[in-house]
Parts: sequence; C-alpha cells; structure tokens
Amino acid sequence: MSYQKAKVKYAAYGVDTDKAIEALKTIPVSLHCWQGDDVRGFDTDPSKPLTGGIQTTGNYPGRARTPEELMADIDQVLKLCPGRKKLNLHASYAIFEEREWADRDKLEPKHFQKWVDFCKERGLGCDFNPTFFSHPKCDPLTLSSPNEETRGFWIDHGKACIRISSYLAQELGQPCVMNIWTGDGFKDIPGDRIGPRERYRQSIDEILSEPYDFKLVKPCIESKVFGIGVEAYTVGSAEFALSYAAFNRDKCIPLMDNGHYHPTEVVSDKIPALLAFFPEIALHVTRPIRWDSDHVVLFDDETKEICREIVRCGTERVNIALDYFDASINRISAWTIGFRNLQKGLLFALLQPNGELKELQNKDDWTTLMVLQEELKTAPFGEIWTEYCRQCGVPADGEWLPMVKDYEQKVLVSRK
Ligand code: RNT
Ligand code: ZN
Repeated sequence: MSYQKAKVKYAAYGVDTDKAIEALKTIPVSLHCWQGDDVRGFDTDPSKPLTGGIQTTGNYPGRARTPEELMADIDQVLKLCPGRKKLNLHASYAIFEEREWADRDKLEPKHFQKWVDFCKERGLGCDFNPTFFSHPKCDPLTLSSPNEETRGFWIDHGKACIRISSYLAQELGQPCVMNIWTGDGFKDIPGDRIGPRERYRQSIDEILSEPYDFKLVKPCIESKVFGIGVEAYTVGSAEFALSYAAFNRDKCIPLMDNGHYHPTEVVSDKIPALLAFFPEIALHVTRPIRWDSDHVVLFDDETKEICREIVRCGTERVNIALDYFDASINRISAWTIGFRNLQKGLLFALLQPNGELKELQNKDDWTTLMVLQEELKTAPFGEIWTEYCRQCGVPADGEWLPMVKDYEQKVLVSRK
C-alpha cells in the first residue's frame, strides 16, 4: 500500500497523517550517551564496576572507549534515527585535555566544550546529569551521607553541574534538563530512615541554591524503588522525589523513569496524574523486565500508552529522554531500535483520533470507544512510518540493520 492510500484510510477515522508527521518532527527526544559504553564514562577507571545499584550485563564487542569512539558511534545512530534529537550527557563524560583531569566537584564548562562543538555541528540541544555513582567518594552514600565531607563533595558536584547545564543551554540556545538521581540506599533494614532523607533534602536545597535561570536549566528529581545491593531502602523514593518537586515547583520538576516502580504500576497512568499539578514533567523511557533491568525500549503496549498520554496531555509539557543500556547486543543497534521505537510510539499516538476518543468517553459510549481503539491497532501505520522516515532522510525499516552490521565489521570488531 502506498502512503496516499494509507492516508485515505486514516482520514476515514478523522486523522490527518500529514499533520501527525509534521508534529512529530518538532518533538525533541533526548538520546542518552551512556548506551554506547555501558555507562562507564571517561573520568574514572573503566575497569571498576558500576555502582549505585545499576548494572549492565553482557560483553558484546565494540564498546566505545574514548570520546572520539563514542562520538563516532553516536553519529551512526543519528543517521539512522528520524526526528528531533537532543543529546543526554552525564558528568562522567567530561573530556579532559592532557594532565587536566578534574574530580567531580571541580568540573567546569570547559570540560564539555568538545560536546558543545559536537552538538552545535549537528544542531542538537543537550541535557545533563550529575554523576552520583561509580566513584571512590561514594561511601556508598552521596547526597544523603552522614559524613559531612562526603556530602559536601557531592553537593559541590551538583552545583558544578548546574553551572555546566547553564553553559550548555546558553551555548546551544535550548533548555537543558538536568536530572538529579542518586543510588543512595541500603541493602538491609535500616535503623534510621528519616535521617538520610532529611540530609538528601538539605543537599538538594543546597545544590539548587546555585543560581540558574529556570527557563534554561530544568533540574529534575528522579525517584527509584530499589537497586542491586540497595534492596531494602532507597533514600530518593517515589514519595520523597515527588514531594520534593511539589514543594519546590519554582525550582525543579519531577522525573519518572518507567523502570523505577513496582512491576504492576504503569507510568502511562502517572503522567496525567502529575500533569494535573505540575506544568511540566520529565521522563526516562526504558523497559524493565521484572526489575529496573534497562532493556532496550520496544514498540510495546506500555511504550505506546506512555506516548499516547504524552500526546494527549501536550508534548510541550513532557521532557522525553531514553534511559537503557544493553551490553549483550550490538550497541548501535540497541540505541537505534530503541529510539526508533519511541518515535513509532509517538507517531502511533499522533495518529489516534484523540478528540473523538475523549468525546466517546464523555458520552459514556464505551462500545464505540473499544471498537475504534481496537480497529486503529491494525490501521496501516507502517506506511505512515515509512513516509516519516523518508521525509526525515533516514533509512526505512529493513534498511538500517545492514548498515549497522557494516559499521560493526569496519569499526567495532577491532575495539578490544
Ligand atoms: C538509574 C537511573 C538513572 C541512570 C542514568 C545513567 O536507575 O535510571 O537515570 O540510569 O542516570
Ligand atoms: Zn533513569
């Protein structure tokens, strides 16, 4: 079937496919740099394991080991993915000139200048994350540590990251979403639950006392339910993070990662719940399997439902980022298929007659609502997707994997 025929089919449902395609081209999605090197970064010993409750599994060949390799890999992904992108960096991806290494509390905008150049050349905005894990100063707590020296170090890191985020936003002329997540917590039943949380709150207060323009730098607070080795208690729990954001609405926004809830909870339903109160929220889109396993995002029911809520509530109110890391398959492919799947989810959502669905619900016509939603599942979505890829100048489904395999043979296999 051609695009024109598919367009007519959708028109019968009252959906304008051209409009959907144009809308999707404007929605920024943040591409996480950390899929390319298994979240290792460049500022610590790469042979040390990840800490903070997160883990990558697998040792597929081709992990990027240097900024140059990571940038080259990101370039491959950018070529294969349609849509408007931002780059999402972690502080641990600072790039140091010779003998210039700086610890995390001393990071400066200049350590991200090469990334700014990279983004400028490609017309990308940039988001940022302080890195409160995989570092000798995790005792293992960071912002909630009872040790004032440790806590001070990490507060200084957070403040440095606000300054870097301001720099990124100013240089690139787009807001920078700066996400605060720590893996702080305990393996076993604590003797004091409120102490760490009060210290965490205090620490975030101190970080956010660093001056910034809230229109340019958008600090986020990301919650979590548990991590590996942090099973019994997480300082930055859902209630903690949400309360912090709610009480500091003029300074930060809440961030939900859909791997960070109990397995039967769904973030799709939480999006409109939060947007009934917050002007803006942020998301980390991932795929949890039984726990926060950070599998590659699929074009599955929950991804579609998350995208439907983003579209229905207003795409300008949701800062979308990807957050997964699979080291067991080709990393370029992991990045690409996950990004493309999120784009598919958004396109699928934009191709729903959302106004009509809402009306049916309000008229209490659940019969028509069900039939319509079910029939739309088999509308000729693939044709619209192919046309979208064509207009964005990227390969269609079926065309890009051979390119990744070619790059694997030419570039990745030689990385030892
Ligand atoms: C970890 C959090 C966090 C990290 C990134 C690397 O569980 O989801 O967002 O994945 O900051
Ligand atoms: Zn996350």
